[in-house]
Amino acid sequence: ENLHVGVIGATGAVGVELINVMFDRNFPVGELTLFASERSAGKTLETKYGTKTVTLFSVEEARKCDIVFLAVSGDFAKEYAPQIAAGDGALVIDNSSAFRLNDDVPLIVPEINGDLAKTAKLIANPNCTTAIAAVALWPLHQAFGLKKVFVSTYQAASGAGQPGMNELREGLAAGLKGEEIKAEVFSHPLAFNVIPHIDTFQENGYTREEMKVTWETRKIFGVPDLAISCTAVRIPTERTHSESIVVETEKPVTPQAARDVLAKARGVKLVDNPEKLEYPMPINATKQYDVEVGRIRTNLIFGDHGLELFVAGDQLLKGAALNAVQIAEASIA
Ligand code: 11C
Repeated sequence: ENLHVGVIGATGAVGVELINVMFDRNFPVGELTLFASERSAGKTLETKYGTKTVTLFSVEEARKCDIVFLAVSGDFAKEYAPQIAAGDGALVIDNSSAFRLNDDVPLIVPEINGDLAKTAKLIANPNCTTAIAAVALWPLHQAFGLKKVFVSTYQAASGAGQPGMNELREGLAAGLKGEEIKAEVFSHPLAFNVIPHIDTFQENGYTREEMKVTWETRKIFGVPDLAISCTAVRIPTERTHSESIVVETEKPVTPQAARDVLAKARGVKLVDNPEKLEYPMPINATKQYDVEVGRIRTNLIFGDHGLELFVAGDQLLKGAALNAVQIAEASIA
């Protein structure tokens, strides 16, 4: 099957990876159309599929595709995704948060609920932090039942796209020279700092990024009252989000039982040999499809009903582009 695939936002950090991942996974692309606004239309882009000329976006042209990936803002998605998908339009896989909590739009992590991709016309791709945690938590939930989950994140600059990565690099260079570190993308200088603030503050004191982990994990797992909370922190790494996770389980669990489950889980790479200094780290998980999971130990507070673990997953891959392409694969499987 040779599909006509459209990518909207092809020059962004996620868009670039989407094209790479499709190529690397041999997704059946017959024709690839890269859409952009007037500002970029007509420009050429070097891709693994060769040099491509960017097409001016229109709903009419996008509807001619079989599958359209949206890697742009939620506002754009809100306006155009339904129009592109309507009737006999394209299957739309949206990377933004615009539709994630809509009851009639599936929110998919293929390792968990990929079957939902077979019938939908508009599918939401989760927040990166959510997707990375979900891949590690789902097999534990199935085996031991999750009673409570506490997540603390260590999120890379890549979560804010290429501009975020640029600001970190420029900030590091400025800091080393003793110059002022600028903060335009982030709310404070990120270089030589950590910032416990991602996205906007909510009335309950949590940020939207933190609440996304709660709202989205509940929906993906199909457990509307799952007890899960998060503290989301931006750290000065370039790419790949890490998360420290504490769980209380319904059934008794040992670290070895958890390792056995995770070793067999799809999308997970068990990296848990502290004696050899092997544990999940962004430097190793970057550009890898699998989410690294390790530092598995019995939690001191919950005892034989609790675990601590550490995960690292490439925010641009499992957290975005890879998950989106896996959704497309599940839709045609
Ligand atoms: C970050 N997780 O690291 C965010 C970026 O809901 O798609 C992705 C925001 C989203 O800044």
